Amino acid sequence: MKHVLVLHGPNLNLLGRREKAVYGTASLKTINAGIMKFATKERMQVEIRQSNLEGELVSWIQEANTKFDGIVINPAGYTHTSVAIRDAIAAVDIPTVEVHLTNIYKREEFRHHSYIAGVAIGQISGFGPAGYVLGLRALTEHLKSARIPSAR
Ligand code: CA2
Repeated sequence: MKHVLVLHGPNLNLLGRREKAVYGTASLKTINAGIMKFATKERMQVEIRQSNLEGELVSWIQEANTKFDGIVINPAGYTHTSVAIRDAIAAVDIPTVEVHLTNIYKREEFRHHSYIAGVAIGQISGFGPAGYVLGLRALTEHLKSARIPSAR
């Protein structure tokens, strides 16, 4: 059974309470329930955490290296600012999928650049809460097809 860490970045705890026109009406609790429902159906073990603190996210990514098979992360605002989160993802041996609720390329110019994209196996952007499930699916397929090192 694959173990996946799902990380939500800063301000995502406010989902469903503020800026509903941009981020939708679903709360983080509801989104997490959808993630766990998918995980149960697919027989994956998923742990979900949210933090508003960059350093905490960095520590969780580092720790995930020995405890999880992969990471699905919505780095939220840190997507566009954090070399530290990028470096943490680059430093671990497990794959990471980057998820965004909104299509960051249809929004303000400053959201068009992601520090995370270059170290993630891929990015899912613009599909709302379904993006997390798509991210888990993409990660699972990647883990299944990952090359088994040859004994030669
Ligand atoms: O589309 C996404 O998922 C984002 O990662 C969300 C971030 C934003 O900075 C990225 O550019 C795109 C913002 C998350 C803040 O979420 C809020 C939710 C409700 C109210 C206020 C903020």
